[in-house]
Order: sequence, then C-alpha cells, then structure tokens
Amino acid sequence: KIRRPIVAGNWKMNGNLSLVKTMQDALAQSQLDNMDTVVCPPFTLLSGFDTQQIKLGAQNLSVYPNGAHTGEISAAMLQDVGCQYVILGHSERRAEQFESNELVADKVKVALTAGLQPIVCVGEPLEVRQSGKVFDYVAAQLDAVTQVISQQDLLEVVVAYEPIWAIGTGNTATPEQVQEVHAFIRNHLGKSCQEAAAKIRILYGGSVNAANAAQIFAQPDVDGGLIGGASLKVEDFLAICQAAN
Ligand code: G2H
Repeated sequence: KIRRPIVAGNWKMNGNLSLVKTMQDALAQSQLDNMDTVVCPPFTLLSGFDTQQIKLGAQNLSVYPNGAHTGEISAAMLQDVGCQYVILGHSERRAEQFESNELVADKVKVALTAGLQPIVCVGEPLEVRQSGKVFDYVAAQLDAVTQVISQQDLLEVVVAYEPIWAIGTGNTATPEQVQEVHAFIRNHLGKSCQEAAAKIRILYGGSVNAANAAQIFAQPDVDGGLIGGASLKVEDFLAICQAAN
C-alpha cells in the first residue's frame, strides 16, 4: 500500500469504562505496526484511553473555541485529552443535528487549525444512488470543504465514504461500488490539489465486519475503514484491523 492504512472505530453513543479497558488491553497486545488504529468513543470515555498505545478520535467538535456554548466540546479540549483525530460530518449528525455541508466544512477548518486530523464523512442516501447522482452528491460535500481550507491542509484530511444505505443495515456496498466512488473522490480532490489525490487516505464505512473487511480493503483506492457496530466487539475490531495491517 502506498498510503498508511487507517482503521477507526466509531463507537457512536455506545460503550462504557469496562469496554475501554478491554479494548485498550487488546489493542496494546496486538502488533498493528503498519497502520494507524484509532478509537473514537463518546466524549466521556476519551480520557480513559492510554494514548501512548492507541490513537484517539472524537466524534464531533464545536465550531467555537470556548465560551457560553452549553453542552459543546472544543477542539482544544479534544487535544487536551490526547485526541489526534475527529470524525466530522457523519451522516447521523447531518440527519439528526441538521449539520449542513457548510457547517461541516467550518468544523473541518477548526479541526485543522487546532492540529486535529478530521475524518470527513461523505456519502449518499439510497434515493440519490437510485437516481444515478452519487458523484454529484459526494462532490458537493467535498467541495464545501475544499473551498474553505488550503491545499496544504487538505493533505491532513482523511475522507470516509459512507453510503447511507449501507450504514448499520448489514447492506455493505460491493467492493466494486466502493472502489468506483473512492476513485471518483480521489480524482475529484486532485482537481483542488494534485498532491492530495495521491496522498489523501479514503476510508470506507458502512457495515464493515470481520468477514468482509479484507475484500474491501484490497481495493486500490481504499485505505482502511470507519467501523461502527463491529468496533464495539474487541475480537471483531482486531480482526478488521489485522485485515488492513
Ligand atoms: C457507518 C459505520 C461507522 P456501521 O456509520 O461510521 O457504522 O459499521 O455500524 O455501519
């Protein structure tokens, strides 16, 4: 692989201190030296991990730096507890918290300014796929981001392609469907920054499990995965990481 693989576990609103301990111990013993293994638990569990051994990511951040924003968490707070990554624009937040392409782009800029690597989620709902407009839809999500960040900063971005119809449904996209969109994303980002096209890491997310991970990760433009449900089971998550290592 030309790019260093990355597998990130998105715990969503799941997990507890006991899972932190078992996941921490298991990952500490695994020898995943050829990749970046990232755990993205809820905010309350972030400080439970030993960041010497595990890379940490959050699932969201505030666009504001500090102040009177009750219930929000800033980029600086995430850095303070050892986060290196932050998932932004997950389709669940776009749907449930009404996050627009523009808001997601602003958050990406805030993350990059603070030195956090954003994992920017893009992906289409079923009706968009059925109408054949996947590329247009994903391009609009990407363009909102590239419009507000520099070419240099784009090199720090990780993109996660997560077709909404494949999330938590057990309907994984086929390796061919995944490769097709990943190649599109790479080529499209190349129009903003040629260097980014070669260097940027593009993850697939959507019902990845221990059985299907290797086949998806084997696609030339797939650099790893963003794993939801399967990242909560220690053995499954380790097996998925091993498939990328
Ligand atoms: C997509 C994915 C992780 P799951 O949301 O971000 O979740 O693997 O459960 O489909």
